Amino acid sequence: MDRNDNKLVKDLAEKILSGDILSLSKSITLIESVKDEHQKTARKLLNSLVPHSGNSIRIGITGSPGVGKSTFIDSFAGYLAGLGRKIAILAIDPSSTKSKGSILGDKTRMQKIANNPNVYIRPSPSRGSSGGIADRTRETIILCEAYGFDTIIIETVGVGQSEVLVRTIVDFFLLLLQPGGGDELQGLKKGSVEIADLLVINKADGDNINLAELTKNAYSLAVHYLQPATPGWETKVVTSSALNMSGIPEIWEIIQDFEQKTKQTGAFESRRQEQNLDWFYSLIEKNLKDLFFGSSQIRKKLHNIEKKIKIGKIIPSDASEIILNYFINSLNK
Ligand SMILES: Nc1nc2c(ncn2[C@@H]2O[C@H](COP(=O)(O)OP(=O)(O)OP(=O)(O)O)[C@@H](O)[C@H]2O)c(=O)[nH]1
Ligand SMILES: [Mg+2]
Repeated sequence: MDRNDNKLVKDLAEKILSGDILSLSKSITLIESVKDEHQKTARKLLNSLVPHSGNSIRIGITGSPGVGKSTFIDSFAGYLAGLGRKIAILAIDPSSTKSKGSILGDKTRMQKIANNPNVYIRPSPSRGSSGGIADRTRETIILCEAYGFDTIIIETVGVGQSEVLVRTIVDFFLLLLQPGGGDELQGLKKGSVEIADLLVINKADGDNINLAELTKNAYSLAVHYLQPATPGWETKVVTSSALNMSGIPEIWEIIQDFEQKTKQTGAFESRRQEQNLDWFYSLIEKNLKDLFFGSSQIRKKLHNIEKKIKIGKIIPSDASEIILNYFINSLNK
């Protein structure tokens, strides 16, 4: 069994390194699988491919629904492919359910890149798959880099915690905004503005050109007073039209400038190092939780103690101490 597994891992690794896209897809499916044996194989595969990873720029792209993410990614990735870059597009979509479909599923908005051999699109995995979404995406990035993609784009919807998660796995973070949405600054979007390296006011075309320019100026003023998301890099604000491609080459220039500058100062490398630690601690958390909640004895205990907590017979802090002690003792047996 084990020997077969080793052969499978060796085979997949070799094929990925030699540029076999089907083996890449198959391996990502292994990573997303909830089966223990698949997880074991996936981990071995990752181990053998890690030395071949890291050589890419990882770009996060976020924005509210309808702001133009799909259209923008289509234009942007299409432009990069034209320059000879190899692009993998992944998605983090914590809200995705079967009925809603997942982001990146809307291939209609991705006409430019849909059949481009230098662009790989991997939709967001379903909720039922293994592990945390961020960890799975990190692993998928490693496989994509080993395959030879030099540009990794992670798309996420601009709601909730997903943007913060994406920030912990990318080098560069781009926030798409609508013209005229300046009052968002006071509200919801402030958090996303603070973690972005570049704000792009999209849909700067037709009747919206002037408004987009005004919006750009308002945001430029605002970011001036914020702490930059990346040390030594002043957050930029530009306009674009994903529809007519204006601003797209300039955005790529900015990203290259960012890469060069942060590599010079060391900020690029130190962020990646921090991210590796983040990854490590998030796995510890996940594995501890799995171990704890996966134990049938613990679940039985929890069931009993819950009743007492509900009616105030025992306070939660005491209850948690009792059950954790029970857990620790059960490990020593
Ligand atoms: N005028 C104009 N319209 C745009 C531009 N980019 C996108 N749109 C339009 O805006 C609408 C939404 O675009 P999408 O690319 O689907 O936006 P999205 O952010 O992916 O939306 P969700 O996937 O629903 O979150 C579509 O009708 C697009 O044609 C642009 O640069 N200019
Ligand atoms: Mg979309």
